[in-house]
Amino acid sequence: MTALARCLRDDHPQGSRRVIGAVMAGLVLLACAIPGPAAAQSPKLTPEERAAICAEAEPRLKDWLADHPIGEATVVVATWKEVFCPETVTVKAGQKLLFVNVEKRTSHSVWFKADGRAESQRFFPDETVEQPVDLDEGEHDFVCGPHPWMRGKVIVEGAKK
Ligand SMILES: [Cu+2]
Repeated sequence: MTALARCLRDDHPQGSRRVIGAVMAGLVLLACAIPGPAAAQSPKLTPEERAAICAEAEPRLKDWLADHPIGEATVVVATWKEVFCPETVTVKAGQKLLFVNVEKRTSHSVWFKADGRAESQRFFPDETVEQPVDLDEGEHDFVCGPHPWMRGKVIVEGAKK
């Protein structure tokens, strides 16, 4: 038996358990305190967390659009805190689909992987990537190459089936 173990066991059985408990609680608290901003980058966001992130993205996208007017036939998806906002968009054949990065420093891509498309170029904060809406009518999932937990869906209407 080591001196420490003996001390914990024999001398102050009640106190030592309390000390261990306090240390464990401290560790748990520490572990819980660390995530902060990293939590927003977690692949496991709840729908509420996503909604909160997209609510933050809205004024940033508005600012961007104020400086970069786009036509009405363009459907816009923003990227913010590793979330596509909105996650699902409906696009009619002939419309444009524009992804706008309103992040502070993270770059993204758009990849209709399940459709066998090539991954888009990376687009950095303030940059955009346009995706052709030449997909068949129906739902098409896309992901971000560097952040595979970033997912979105385009519903194409009025195209061939
Ligand atoms: Cu990304």
